[in-house]
Amino acid sequence: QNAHYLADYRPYPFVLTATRMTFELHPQATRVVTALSLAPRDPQQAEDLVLDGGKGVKLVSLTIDGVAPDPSRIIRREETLTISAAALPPHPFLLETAVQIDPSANTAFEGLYISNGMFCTQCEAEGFRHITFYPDRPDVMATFHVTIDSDLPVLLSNGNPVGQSQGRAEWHDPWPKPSYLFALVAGDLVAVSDSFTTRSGRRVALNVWVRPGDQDRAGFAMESLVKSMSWDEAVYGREYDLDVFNIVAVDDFNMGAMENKGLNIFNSKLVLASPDTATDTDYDRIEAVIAHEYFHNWTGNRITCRDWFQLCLKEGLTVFRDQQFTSDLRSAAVKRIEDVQALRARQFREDQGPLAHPPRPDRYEEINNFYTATVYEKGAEVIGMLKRLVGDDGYRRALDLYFDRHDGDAATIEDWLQVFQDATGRDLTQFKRWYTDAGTPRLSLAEDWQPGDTGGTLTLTFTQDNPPTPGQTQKSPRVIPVAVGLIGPNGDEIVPTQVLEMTEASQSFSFDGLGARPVVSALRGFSAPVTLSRPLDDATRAFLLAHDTDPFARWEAGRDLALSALTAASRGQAVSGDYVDAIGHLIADGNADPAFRALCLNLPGEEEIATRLSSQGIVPVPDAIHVAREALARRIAETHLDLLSRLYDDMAVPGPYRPDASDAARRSLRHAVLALLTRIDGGERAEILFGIAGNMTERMAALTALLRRGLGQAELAALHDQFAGNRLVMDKWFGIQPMAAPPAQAVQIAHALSQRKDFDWKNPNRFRALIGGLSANHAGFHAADGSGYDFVANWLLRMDPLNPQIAARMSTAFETWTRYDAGRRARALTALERIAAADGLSRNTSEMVSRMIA
Ligand code: DPP
Ligand code: ZN
Repeated sequence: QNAHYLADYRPYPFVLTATRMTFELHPQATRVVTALSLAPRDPQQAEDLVLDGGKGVKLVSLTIDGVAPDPSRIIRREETLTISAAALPPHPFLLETAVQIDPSANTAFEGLYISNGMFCTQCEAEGFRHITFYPDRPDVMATFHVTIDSDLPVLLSNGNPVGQSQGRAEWHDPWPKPSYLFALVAGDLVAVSDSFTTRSGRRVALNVWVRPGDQDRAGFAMESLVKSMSWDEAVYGREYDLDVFNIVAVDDFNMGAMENKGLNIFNSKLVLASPDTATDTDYDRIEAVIAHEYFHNWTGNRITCRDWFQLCLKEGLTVFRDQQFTSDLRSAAVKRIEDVQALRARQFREDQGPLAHPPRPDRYEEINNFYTATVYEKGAEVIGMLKRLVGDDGYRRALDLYFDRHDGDAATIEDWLQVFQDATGRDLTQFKRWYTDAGTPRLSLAEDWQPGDTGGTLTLTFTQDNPPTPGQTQKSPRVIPVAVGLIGPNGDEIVPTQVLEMTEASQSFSFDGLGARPVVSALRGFSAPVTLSRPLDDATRAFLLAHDTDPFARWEAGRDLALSALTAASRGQAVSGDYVDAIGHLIADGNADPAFRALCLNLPGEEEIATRLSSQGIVPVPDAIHVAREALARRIAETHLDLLSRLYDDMAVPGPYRPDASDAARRSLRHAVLALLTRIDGGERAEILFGIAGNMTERMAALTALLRRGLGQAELAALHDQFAGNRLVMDKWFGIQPMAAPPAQAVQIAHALSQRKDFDWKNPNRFRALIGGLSANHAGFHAADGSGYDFVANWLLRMDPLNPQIAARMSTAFETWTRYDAGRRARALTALERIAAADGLSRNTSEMVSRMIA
């Protein structure tokens, strides 16, 4: 009864052209006056006017062309306000409402709320309906004129400033936009400012707004913004289209950041960075997310989504664009490997369990539950495949056509695919299944080698299997681009990368005229988001790790070697020395990129091992996985002690901290080595590093290594003493302890932390740090006695009434529960059922839990 279906779409029966709003800001009683210029879509067809409006929106007055209608014509329901057709003229009219809302009571951080005395908004997906009565849907687009009355010093909204006086600011946004892109900020803020001149000569004022005192941590965000603006002009030909671009950092924020037109609002952790408070990973993420939100100005704002089922239209494309940006600025190989790692850790995991859904779902109860790895990251992978299939030129032509044809539109996935068809002539009917079908295809590869007088022939037979997912039992084959190359026995590449296009359930491709049987390098660059299984022995994997020219495939060979060792060990089987030997060669290879070596040296995480086992039909045992991984790390450290010790010393980065790719690469390798050595050196190196560290990257690496060994208490205390007043550092402090704890202590540590006065759990970052930290400790969260499940369930129940989005998001800790043994399953199910049975459970959490226990 709560469900929304893609098939039910119909256009809004009224056309809205302009929205004018006045906000009289007050913490408990903000008055919002809204004037909507509306017209019936079809004047012959009288329809009721249905506006969205949440419970907290109190109607004060309503007029149509200045006249109050008969009150019986206005019907207030829980989430809507309806004006009956009989009260509406058959021609354009002005609807004016005045409402009152209470931002101080808004703990859900949706709509207008207060964070640290600052008013701010979050309207995607459906927050605007908590501000005023409105057709709160993405296909209703209007220009906005906003007046803010408040004594606060800085008053911001979308578009260009058109009037500023004491206690009042006026903003006009000339680009028609849906309500989810509305934003307002009012507070005591200071700006770090710069400017950018676009290709066509528009001078744009740039500001990053932060709280007084935080200015010295906003510079990197600003640099990232300038780079993003140039990159989008150079690579996509997209220019910025207003006179100002504002970014605001907010401490209480449900998501990472939000692309509101001309006024991006960011979680402060994705803006503020200084060497002593932020890690290399934080810097990377800030650069990528600033870019992501900026890129939305075209892919999301100028061209938006017709309805929320099309969310991946803007998110998949914008993630793809921010990935390209990072590859261009940093190392493309490293970026690709990191993206695949993240995809597997989050999206493959989602696909394996009860929450699997297609990039374009066709049913939802609560759209906030679909801001997922499938919509974002798999949505980006699908675009990567399209680009591979049509080529770089085809992609560029298709994107140019997309921007030309759909600027100003609220578009669909069908529109998106149509521009590719029209620009390249390629039929994408079958390809579209990537958008509509859920699940990770399983691809298997069999090889047949026939020697011959004029050269041998190698035949590769690929077979795809599309496993059933909730609501989708039968699936047809997909188009799968498989990039392959062939490597001769001496290690030279004899056939460079080519893309084999698979369209059938099973398909063979032959290479002839080959001198000797080559080794196949398959799925180069991770050319499709599938799992590939092939009978490959460890010696051949080690060969690929040494010789493959494709960096992803090379890394993957090492990964497979490690996983084969780890899955065997976790099942009590003997482990060959191939991986340990191969890793030795890699450590010694001073020519290889340090970041790449670090990626190879970091063992697969316990969660990843569990996912691999489960995909092989084996029930993962969390404690056994933990023990196996620890043992392998120790063995590597013991076997290569001298080599590793030297590398640790060699990779020290002299001079002041710089967050650039090359310094960060050296640190990442050094810290991967440190993690191994700390297993056998009693923590000596890590303690020294923590003590002399000149930046947070080194400190966190040292601390993590120590905590994993059950050490690090003095270091924790020191960090706390120094940074008790810094929220973002304290979030790390809360998160790292349950995450890196030895599994047997993880729940107890999380529990003790949750009792502290400074566990400010209503702050989403703090809550995510602790609850997410425990969930990321695989063997800790999945403790056999169910204590991890109970702890997390208790906190979800506590958070749900205040902030349903966060509770629902964090409930994904349970999304893999069905893959474990009967004892764990029973305990997880008990916890989930307890959540499901709670009185007044939000629609958000209720949908998540019911999908998980279905
Ligand atoms: N649309 C945001 C983003 O992904 C999320 N609210 O950028
Ligand atoms: Zn986005």
